[in-house]
Amino acid sequence: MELKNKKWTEEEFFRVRREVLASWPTGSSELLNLDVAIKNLKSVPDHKNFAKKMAEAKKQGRTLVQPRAGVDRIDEHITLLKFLEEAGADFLPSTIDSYTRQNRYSEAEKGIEESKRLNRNMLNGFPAVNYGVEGCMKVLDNVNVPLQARHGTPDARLLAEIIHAAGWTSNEGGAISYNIPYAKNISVEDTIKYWQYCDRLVGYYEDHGVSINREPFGPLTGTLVPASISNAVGIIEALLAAEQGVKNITVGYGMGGNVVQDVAAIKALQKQTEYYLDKFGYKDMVITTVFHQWMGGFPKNEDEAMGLISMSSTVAALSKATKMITKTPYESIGIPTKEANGRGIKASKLVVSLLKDQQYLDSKELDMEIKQIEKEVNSLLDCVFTLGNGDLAVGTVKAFEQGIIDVPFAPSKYNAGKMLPARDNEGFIRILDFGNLGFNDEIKAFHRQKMEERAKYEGRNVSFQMTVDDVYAVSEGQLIGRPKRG
Ligand code: 8ZB
Repeated sequence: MELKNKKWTEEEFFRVRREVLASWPTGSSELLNLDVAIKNLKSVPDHKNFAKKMAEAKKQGRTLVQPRAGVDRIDEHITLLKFLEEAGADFLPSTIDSYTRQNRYSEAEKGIEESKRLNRNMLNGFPAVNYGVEGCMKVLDNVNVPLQARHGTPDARLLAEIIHAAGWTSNEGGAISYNIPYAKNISVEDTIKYWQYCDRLVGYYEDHGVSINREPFGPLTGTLVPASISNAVGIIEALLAAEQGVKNITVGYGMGGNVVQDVAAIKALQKQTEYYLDKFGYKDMVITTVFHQWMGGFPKNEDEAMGLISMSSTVAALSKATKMITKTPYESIGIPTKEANGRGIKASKLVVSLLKDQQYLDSKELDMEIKQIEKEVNSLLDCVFTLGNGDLAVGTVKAFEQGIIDVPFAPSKYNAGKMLPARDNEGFIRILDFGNLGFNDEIKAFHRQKMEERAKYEGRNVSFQMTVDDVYAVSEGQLIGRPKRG
């Protein structure tokens, strides 16, 4: 099928669907009959519908809280989710294991068997495809809040089929955000097609009166990602999803660390996503935002980690993001215990509760940063549309080929990897080396000036060493990686 940003016909969709469902035995469940699935999805009560709860939170101006969590034994997974619901989670996840993310279902099966035999979890998440629609339904039956699959899967077509048929009303991911930071050898062209399928499935459900939420993965590599790059990617994925019929989209952003820039990024993201969707004729969309607590390296000390979690929560609440993804005091160690996960939720909920009626002061600095991000996003998106001759899917592939959009620290060979970010003298994430990024001269001059200010203050030249120092700074208790003086 030729790559283009055009809603797939039902014929095209059903043809690929037969192959997708035939790729693993759980794909043959009768519950995957779309009429049956629609009936089941319609029986999910409103309070367990992700799209509806997000829309309601937006109306009320609240910031809701969601952890990450997933283990491979289904009964333990249910116990874990119930525990996190009890701790205050407004939404629940099921973080999917790495074998499933790579479509290696036989190995996931072996992992499940090993776990039973050894009586401990051998996988790093919940293998939803292996448990199939029936297993995923059992998980949803045991909780009282909406459920979402969170993963990092370039080809999530079968996973999407299974979770939605089971009544899970949200799926995270997108063509860029679940490829470039997660895979090395998968082309953007391929993942655009895979995610068009996932979005077309949601579009099919929407056409039949079922609301399902979709969420591009905002933080990308989670390390010094400039807001304009992640926002541009989120907007592209929102536009691609809307074309396939998705109506309810949560665009995301990973905390950068400078409070002004973080608040500005969420505000610009909300506004520009709505602007572009409207501009291209997608009406009746519900756009919400998600703020990810610090995604970079965490301090080892648990109390310091809790401090960082609390600061993240403060910024999320002040930005008025609709949702926040929480971290845990075990972040630097690995996958958290349910108790550690619950502590992250409790600390986060307290902070957003204390701030829920407060407004972040409008300031000249905030306003300037919002305008700066908007300018940069417009510059990037203009390049993408020009490259694709008006076709967003084609433009996106070319933009990655040419490094017009370039994600820092990404493993993908389909990402140029030439752009280098670093902080300016106040900790705003700026760009030190543009590579071939689609920025005009005015934008470049602004970044150069900001980097020069820092260089002068630190008495050193602008160089890659700044980037390196910044990558490690937060885990060592500083935002800006200042030079170490002997
Ligand atoms: C890109 C997301 C990375 C974050 C967390 C990591 C990290 C991964 C699980 C999990 C709880 C899991 N993460 N897998 N958290 N349960 N199975 O995702 O710790 O914070």
